[in-house]
Amino acid sequence: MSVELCGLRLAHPVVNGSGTFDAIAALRAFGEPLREAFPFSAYVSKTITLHPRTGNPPPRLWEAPAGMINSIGLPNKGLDGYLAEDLPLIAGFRSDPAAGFEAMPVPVITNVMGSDAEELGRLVEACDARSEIAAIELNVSCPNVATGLDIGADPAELERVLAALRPRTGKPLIVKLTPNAADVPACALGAQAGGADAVSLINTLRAAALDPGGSGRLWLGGRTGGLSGPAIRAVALAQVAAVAAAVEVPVIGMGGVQRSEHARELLDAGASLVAVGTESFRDPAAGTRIAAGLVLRG
Ligand code: RRO
Repeated sequence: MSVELCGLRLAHPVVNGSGTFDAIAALRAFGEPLREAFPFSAYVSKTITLHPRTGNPPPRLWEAPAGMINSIGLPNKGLDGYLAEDLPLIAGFRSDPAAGFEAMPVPVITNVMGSDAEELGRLVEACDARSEIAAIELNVSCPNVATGLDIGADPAELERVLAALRPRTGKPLIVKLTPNAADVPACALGAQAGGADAVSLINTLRAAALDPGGSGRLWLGGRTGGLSGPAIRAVALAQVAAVAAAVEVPVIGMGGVQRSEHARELLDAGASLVAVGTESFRDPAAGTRIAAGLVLRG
């Protein structure tokens, strides 16, 4: 049941959500066999920024009813560190052949975030120059420091930013939409009008937790965070269905997928691929399990 997305051939329709599967840590934990039995058909990197970042102060996680709130704050080595140290390690995986589908190379999709079109342009051009990177995902859940507008929550801003980036790469550009917007399908249409090849959704829903000690203060070091897990599955289904009905480009759907039935719902709602996120923290082999369930159940 191989599938195709923006010219990439994939063994099955299950990928990871950015930032939810650390392939380098998984290699350390599970060893070299992971290279030939990767649980996802494409590997989406965590978000990379132009310069290194240490991330938010702790606490960074909160267990919510049926979900998790994270406030990680983008810790990463920066573009140069990622390209020099991480990319060689995450390139060259092959998908798990044990689950009823053909083993195939696992393309790398690099997720990047920048605070204006210029910074994003440098990230996109650097990714364009690397043959190990098959596609680029833009995390637009942040304000444009130049305009003050939240890039991902404003359709016109998304169209402007995408139009500026489009000429800078021939690789597929996927826009990871934020669910924290008034009109998510309008944002998807803005991305499409600017030249996006695909959209992915949903990122986490803005959320907060109070100090369990009763001080009344916000608990997470970054103040607010993002809610993920089964708590957001129904929201994801609604937004994926609305976006898939609005756009012509393919949609990568995610949000609370724990079992193949949940993946099937998103595919039925119009997604071309499904991403697994929070569930991978509980079961690192969730991608293979969910893909295998899709093969068995259809
Ligand atoms: O790093 C984070 O805290 C983070 C990011 Br960039 C994101 O896009 N979504 C999320 O839930 N956390």
